Amino acid sequence: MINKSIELFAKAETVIPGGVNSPVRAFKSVGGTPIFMKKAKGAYLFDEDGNRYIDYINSWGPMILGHAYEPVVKAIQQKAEDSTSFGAPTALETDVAALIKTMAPNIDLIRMVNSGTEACMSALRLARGYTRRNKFIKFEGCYHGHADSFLVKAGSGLATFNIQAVPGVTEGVAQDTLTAPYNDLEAVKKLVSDHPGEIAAIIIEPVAGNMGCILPQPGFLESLRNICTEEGIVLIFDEVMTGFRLARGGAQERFGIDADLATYGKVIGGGMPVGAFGGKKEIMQHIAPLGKVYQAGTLSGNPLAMTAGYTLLKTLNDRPEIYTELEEKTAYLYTGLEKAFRESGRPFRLNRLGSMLSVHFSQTPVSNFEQASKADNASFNRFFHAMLGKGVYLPPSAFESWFISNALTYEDLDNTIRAAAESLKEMA
Ligand code: HOZ
Repeated sequence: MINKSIELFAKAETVIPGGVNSPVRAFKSVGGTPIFMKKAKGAYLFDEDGNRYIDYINSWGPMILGHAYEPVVKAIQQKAEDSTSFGAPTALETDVAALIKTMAPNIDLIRMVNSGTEACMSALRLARGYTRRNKFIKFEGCYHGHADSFLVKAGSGLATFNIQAVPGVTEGVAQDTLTAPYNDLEAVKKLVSDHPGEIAAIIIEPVAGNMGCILPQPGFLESLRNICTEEGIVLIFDEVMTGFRLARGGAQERFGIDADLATYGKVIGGGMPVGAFGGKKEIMQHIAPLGKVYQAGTLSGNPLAMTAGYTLLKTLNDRPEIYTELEEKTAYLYTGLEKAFRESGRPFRLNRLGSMLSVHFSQTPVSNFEQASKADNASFNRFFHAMLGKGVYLPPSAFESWFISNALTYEDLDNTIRAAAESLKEMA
């Protein structure tokens, strides 16, 4: 029964475009009514009708230790007593920056912003200002937030709703966005040789999470690093999803590859609206007020957001066993799901790295956006609803990654695997 959600959605549609504040939440591609949540604790979401769900979205990544993680909640409550915003520097911002510097490689300087979108658009502006070049390369199906330059062949909601060109993004802006298929090194080399001295940056999700979860093929990221070094191009790792999730130092640590700039969001804010971009001093020193590349924000470094982020990051930093536990739990889930899908006789591809995972209903491996688009997404939609009916909350799109939280117990994982096996049977 989701009567209250149905009622609340109808009401929301009268005052909010599509009834939601971020498009994928609308369930438009999977169909049905979005579930309105009331509260969450640990691995579980509770909706307005009182139903409980095992959560595999985890606020699209931030809740790596589960919802309402007590130390974070307490820290926010305490901090709020001292005012919710100053618009002036605080000691806490330095503590957060210093902590990140010890956790993530190649972060000499870091600037806090309010979202992953802001982080990526600022990093791109910085790369352009630093190199004095205009064009950049992104990969089809990667999503770097909704700044104009990135809304070209993008993943996430644009893939979900099949939006090829976004009205409002001018041709002038879009012409500086060059795209290549994910994992296609030859396409990157061709773009670089077709535009000598014109490319400011290559930006990539080192593990893509906005076309389902898609892994870089061995050597791909290394080759991008080499091309960037040879051509004076800034390599930007968009670590909004992977940062502090794939490892303490994110994808840079996990793959042992140095980015020039990295962007962060999600986990970095402990569930509060936070993003950040940082990297090598030589580049970062061009940001105002040190340099002329302008970037600013009234709520940047907000005390509540900083205290939430600091508390969560400090836990991750001090307890490295969390990453082992996450790895083991996700591997356990993967193995169970793999068996359930195999026994169902349906074509499938499960992609996983660390605590990111997704399923594509596909005969062939899925290592780029074209392959993800060719998967049987109608089957994904049926699977999604069957799982939802059994109390398992998956991303409402095949073009999103699942995020595993360490609050999940092995009993939750077993229940999820059982729900998947039953859902696949029902679909037969
Ligand atoms: N763009 C987010 C996932 N890749 C969705 C955010 C949301 O709807 O909350």
